[in-house]
Amino acid sequence: MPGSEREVFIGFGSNLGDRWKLINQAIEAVTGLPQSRLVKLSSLYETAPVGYLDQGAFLNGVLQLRSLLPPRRLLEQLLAIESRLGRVRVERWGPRTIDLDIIIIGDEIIDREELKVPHPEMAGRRFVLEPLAELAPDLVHPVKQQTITEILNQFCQANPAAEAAFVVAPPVEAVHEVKDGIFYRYRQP
Ligand code: A4P
Ligand code: MG
Repeated sequence: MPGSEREVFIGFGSNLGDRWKLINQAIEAVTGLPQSRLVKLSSLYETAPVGYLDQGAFLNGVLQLRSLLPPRRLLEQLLAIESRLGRVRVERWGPRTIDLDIIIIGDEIIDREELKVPHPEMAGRRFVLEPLAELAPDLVHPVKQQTITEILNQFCQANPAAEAAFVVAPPVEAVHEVKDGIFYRYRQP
């Protein structure tokens, strides 16, 4: 559907370097994407690493955009932001300065090597589901046909141990400052 505005959810995470600064820079960069505007930011969650465990805690969150960018252009733009912010791909699931993942684009289903939407791992990642549920609890996953709240509840029931390990520190609420156009910043601890 070229030319139509889509509701996009982007997950972001950082566990290397000045995480707060990197997340702020990533949010500003994503907010400034062409043909796109920020709708909402989730709180920021400090989370225990999933997958490869011997690495530092992540800061994770999700942002919601309305965008006219076609999915592949959106992905290109996000990869460009990642490299500008110093992302070097070393090991899968390893530490990263900034990771920007497309979680959901409206009700689109894309299954290509370079872009899979909805993000195939989202249902198994509380660090995505929790901030996403904050923004869009009733959003229906286009493949599973369940709401984000239902998927999150299922995940928590199936993984009671992940419950305790999930949040390292209380989530930090997003503070939006808007001045002369747009500027968004998280409160730092
Ligand atoms: N790609 C395909 N689909 C997408 C999509 N929906 N969004 C392709 C973004 N990219 C997508 O990504 C490799 C390629 O995937 C991209 O070039 C794109 O064409 P990558 O980010 O370089 O790969 P990666 O991040 O090393 O691997 P992967 O599988 O994406 O790792 P994840 O899934 O990003 O997981 N624990 C906590 N607590 N918090 C985290 O944020 N993150 C990871 C990394 C592990 N553990 C974590 C966290
Ligand atoms: Mg990624």
